[in-house]
Amino acid sequence: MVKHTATSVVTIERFIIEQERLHPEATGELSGILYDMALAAKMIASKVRSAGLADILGSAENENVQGEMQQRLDVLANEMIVKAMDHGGRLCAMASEEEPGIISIPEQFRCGKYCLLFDPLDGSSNIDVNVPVGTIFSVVRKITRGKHGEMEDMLQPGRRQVAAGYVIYGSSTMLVYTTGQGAHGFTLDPSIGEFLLSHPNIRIPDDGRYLSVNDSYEQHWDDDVKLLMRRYRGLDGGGKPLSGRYVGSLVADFHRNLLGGGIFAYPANRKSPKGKLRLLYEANPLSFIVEEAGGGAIDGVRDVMNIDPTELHQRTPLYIGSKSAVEQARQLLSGRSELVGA
Ligand code: AHM
Ligand code: MG
Repeated sequence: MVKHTATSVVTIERFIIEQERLHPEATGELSGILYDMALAAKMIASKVRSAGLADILGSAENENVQGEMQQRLDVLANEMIVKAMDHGGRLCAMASEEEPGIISIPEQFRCGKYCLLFDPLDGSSNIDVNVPVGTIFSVVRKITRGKHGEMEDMLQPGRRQVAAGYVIYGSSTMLVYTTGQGAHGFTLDPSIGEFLLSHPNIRIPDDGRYLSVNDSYEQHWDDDVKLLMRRYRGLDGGGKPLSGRYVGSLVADFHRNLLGGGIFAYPANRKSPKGKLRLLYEANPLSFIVEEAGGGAIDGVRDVMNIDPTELHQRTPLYIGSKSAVEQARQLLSGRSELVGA
């Protein structure tokens, strides 16, 4: 890989081209998808930034497929991604957390060999209180033979992802992505409208600092999960205590822990036996990134990316972060299948 330091000015376009050159067989289609995602991210960032100014705050009238109220920015972000991605000739279909079924490529456009799965605006319930939100995306190759992508193409295990990434709309806008050659972060310079390489080859620290979990669900956790959380806090035979941090916006919690080390957990609980987070739009892409950064991700027992999906909006429990913290979870939780969604 071409070596870049955080001080040389490298645009995301240049970086993607350099990565593509490492694969002589590459057709440029995947690179095209990444450019288009970067463009969609800039458009969404500009809307998120002006959210307090324009009349786009608040709930849309309809409910999404998860039965949650959609925020208007969710709807906008969803549309922006679909419109930025549908005409490039690189995708054969898309799926979004905000739409019930597969999003087809309109007839007038060419179909390509990749599928895009995305959560357009994760953590959107936080928009009204000015907390960071994010976009998460995953790319897999089409495996069926027809022109258009089908359900079978979407329901591939995370191990088959060819690219994944997220955008965090925080105090600055950052895009982090992987194509399986490390995880790399880019910060949007708003004065020139470009994502610049700011975090080459991210490595998650193994001596984790943070524990991110919504412990108001503790009453619904089973005993192993309760014990695990106590150990992370340095109690009941645990090691150095982790410090509690929970934004409630997955991208923000994940991003902080990716840079600072630690673990994000959304365990299964008696009220939500499969947890809350979506395998295809949230857990898989972030698992690809964290593994590329030297960390891990499990559902309590299995590597998230080994799960065979059976439905588009499938949920999964998630333990994701520094390797040692994830292995601690695996050790304590493996052997139980009741609350891991297995
Ligand atoms: P969303 O995709 O509808 O925004 O929901 C996902 C969000 C994540 O960003 C966050 O980690 C989680 O929901 C928080 O859930 P809870 O409020 O149950 O802790
Ligand atoms: Mg989400």
